[in-house]
Amino acid sequence: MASVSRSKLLQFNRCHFTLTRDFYSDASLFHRSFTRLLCSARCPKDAWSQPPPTTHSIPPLCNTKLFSSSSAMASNLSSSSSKLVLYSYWQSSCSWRVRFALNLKGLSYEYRAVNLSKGEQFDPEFEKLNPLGYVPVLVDGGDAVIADSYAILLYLEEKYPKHPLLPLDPQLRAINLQAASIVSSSIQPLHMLSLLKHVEERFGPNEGQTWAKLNIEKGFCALEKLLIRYAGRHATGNRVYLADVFLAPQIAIAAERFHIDMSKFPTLHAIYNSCKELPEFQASSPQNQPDAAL
Ligand SMILES: N[C@@H](CCC(=O)N[C@@H](CS)C(=O)NCC(=O)O)C(=O)O
Repeated sequence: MASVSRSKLLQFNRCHFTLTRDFYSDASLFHRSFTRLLCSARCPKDAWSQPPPTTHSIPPLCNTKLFSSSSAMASNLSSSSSKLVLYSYWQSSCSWRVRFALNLKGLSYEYRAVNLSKGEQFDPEFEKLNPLGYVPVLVDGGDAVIADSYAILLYLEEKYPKHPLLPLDPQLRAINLQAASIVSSSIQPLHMLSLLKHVEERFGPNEGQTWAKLNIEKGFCALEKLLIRYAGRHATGNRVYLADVFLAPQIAIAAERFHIDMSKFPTLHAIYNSCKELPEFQASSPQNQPDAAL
């Protein structure tokens, strides 16, 4: 199992506060650095003298900027040609999907934190990127602005086909799209924080959690029945695809934030456990983001 300590991953993500992208413009230098970091997590003494492991593709360079003011954002946007910029919040499951996929595809990106707890999603400059005021938003090359995780992932799949997120087989492709849709249309929107706040204000303090659990479990029942036929190590076999990218962050949030008992959903639980072993998933996890509240 490629388990990496939290402090190592955090160290990796945070170090880009001070290191410029140009420093790592040699991709092989970056890959060597990250794999040594992984290696040092497992075998600290001789990590720097050993060749890096090759079993997993390597999570990408993630430059970091915190979104703090409109003017900073405007100038950042104008200087962001020819690179991927992700507007994200550490605890957002929708952002997590995109971080996971970017890592699986080995794409470098700059991380711009939008602090949802401080209401930065309502900043007029951010609303120019997404009038709905939601993260994630991906900016590619300074002019392509995509403001929805599903659309972002399909865009990445078409523009950066390396390490595909959709299998070639039409049926498995459709199952991946279906599972992704269940998460993004029939689960996540029903437990988003703004909705739960509204439910609690109208119906009482515990009603938000009850409502969220009901809808998550309904969605998980459907996903369990759907994927039991297709799952291997991952949702539709032994490779990570789009269904896993949507499922794993959703399961993490369901278990940790809403205390869903995952033993009721053994297929989903096993899929999640497989994802947890991947360095690309570990690097995309909330606690390893530069804006994580520690
Ligand atoms: N369909 C959108 C949903 C995005 C979404 O709900 N984002 C949440 C975080 S996971 C958000 O930004 N919430 C801010 C708010 O509720 O004010 C997507 O998949 O990107």
